[in-house]
Formats: sequence, structure tokens, C-alpha cells
Amino acid sequence: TGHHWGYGEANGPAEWHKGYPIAQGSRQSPIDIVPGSAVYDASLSPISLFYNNCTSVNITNNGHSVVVEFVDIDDRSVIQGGPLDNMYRLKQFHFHWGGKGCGGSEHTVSGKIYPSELHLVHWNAVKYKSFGEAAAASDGLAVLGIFLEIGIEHKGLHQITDAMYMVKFKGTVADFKGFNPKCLLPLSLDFWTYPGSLTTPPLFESVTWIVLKDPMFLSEKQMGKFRTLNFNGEEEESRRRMENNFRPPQPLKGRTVRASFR
Ligand code: B30
Ligand code: ZN
Repeated sequence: TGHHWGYGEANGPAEWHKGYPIAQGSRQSPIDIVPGSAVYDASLSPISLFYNNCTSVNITNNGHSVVVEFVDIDDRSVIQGGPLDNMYRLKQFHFHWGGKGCGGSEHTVSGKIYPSELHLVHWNAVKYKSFGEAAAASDGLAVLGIFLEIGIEHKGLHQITDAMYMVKFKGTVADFKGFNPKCLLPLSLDFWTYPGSLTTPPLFESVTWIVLKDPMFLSEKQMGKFRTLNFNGEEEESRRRMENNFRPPQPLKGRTVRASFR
């Protein structure tokens, strides 16, 4: 709705700087993470996720991804620890993915592109009054990034892929109550962290990125269900399969990536 940017030839990541000059800013995301250049920081505490109450509300196709939204009027679902000074509330999660047999992650690890990447988006409700206000502040957001790799079927993801037929087109929404994203986490919460940005317009430089070292696994068949979604609305003439909805790595520009592990 009202977006002119996208992932096509004419409106894709290489063109975003025209409408959003911050695209060439000093702390843009994603980046290529080079483990050998990351600095182990013993002062980083472990990540704590309190997703104990199932506060999901709906699933939606916003024309660039599939998004699960959460109730964020209180601190029932929060992340804290790691590089964060206080707790951040879960607002939504969404995915980025590639075409069949192609890469689709936003962050890469020494140039390795994973098939997909999950983003759990949290905001600093201790300091800011709304998500919108936080999204524009340098310490406003914390996004937990998790790579998806092809392997065994993922039980928790079925709930999401089974709902996709209801949100095939841009602008569609369906009920999605009681989903706990805790089921999407890998065993180890070892992470890299660095200061960055939203990876889509408005590309605000407001994100503390926390990217898990270990991927979660899903089957090729499950990954295929993501590609049944459409970028377009139901009424639109041009049918465009939702895929390759990722921004490639951006210049590091002197930033340090810290690691929670040796
Ligand atoms: S990401 O995690 O860096 N990929 C937004 C949140 C997280 C990321 C990127 C963007 C965001 O909140 N953007 C503005 C609000 N948008 C949501 C969106 O994803 O972009 C509202 C909307 O219209 O649906 Cu388009
Ligand atoms: Zn994202």
C-alpha cells in the first residue's frame, strides 16, 4: 500500500537510494559477517527470550514479505540481554527468501548465502512511546536474525506454511493466534551483534542486530510454500511470485561485529 519500492529491476535495492538517501549511510544492513574478523566480547550476556505467553494476533502479506504480528501493548513477549541495555518488545516477525535453488538470506557469513532468513523485530518500549517513534531512534529496535537452511522438516513452521494460502496476495490478513516463535529457535543462541538499519525502506539506522550463528532447518517442500505467495494484490494484472525479497550486503564502513562466542 503506497510503496513504490520493491525487489524488481526498476524498484529494487540498487534504486532505493533515490527515494531513501540513507541507503548510502554509515550503518546500513545487512552485512557480510566474517567470523574471523568478529571480536569476541566476554562482557556480552546471553540472549534471554521471554516469549512465554502466546501473543501472536495475525498473519499478513504486506507486499514484500509474510509477517506475523504480535500484541505489543505490554511486556508479555520480550527479548533482553546480549548487547541490549533494556528489554525490547516483540512487534512482528517475517522472512526473506530466494528463488528455487537460489540464495535468499540478507546477512551472509563469509559470503555464504542461506536460502532464507527470519527476522524477529522488537522495539524499545522503555524509552519510546510507540513502534514508529522507536523505529526512527538509534537505539529503538532490536532484530533477531536467524538463518534458515534446507534439511529436515520443521514442525513449528507448518503452522505458518499452512496459513499461507489465506495470505497469497498483498494486503491480505488472517487470524493467527497463539503462535509461540520460541519453536523457531535453534538449540544454541550464540550470536553476532552489530549496529545497523532496517533492510527495507525507510532503511532507518535504528537496529541493534543480533544474528544467530546456528541456522534453523526446514524442508525444500516447506521453503517452496513461501514461493506460492505473490508480491501483487489479487486484483492486479501482473502476477509476480514473492521471492528474492532480500537486500544484499552493504558496506561495513568501519563497524565492529562482536561475537558472544569464541
Ligand atoms: S527488517 O527486519 O530490517 N527487514 C521494518 C521492520 C523490520 C525490517 C524492515 C522494516 C518496518 O517496520 N518497516 C516500516 C513498517 N512497514 C513494515 C514493513 O516491513 O515495511 C509497514 C508496512 O508497510 O507493512 Cu512496508
Ligand atoms: Zn527483515
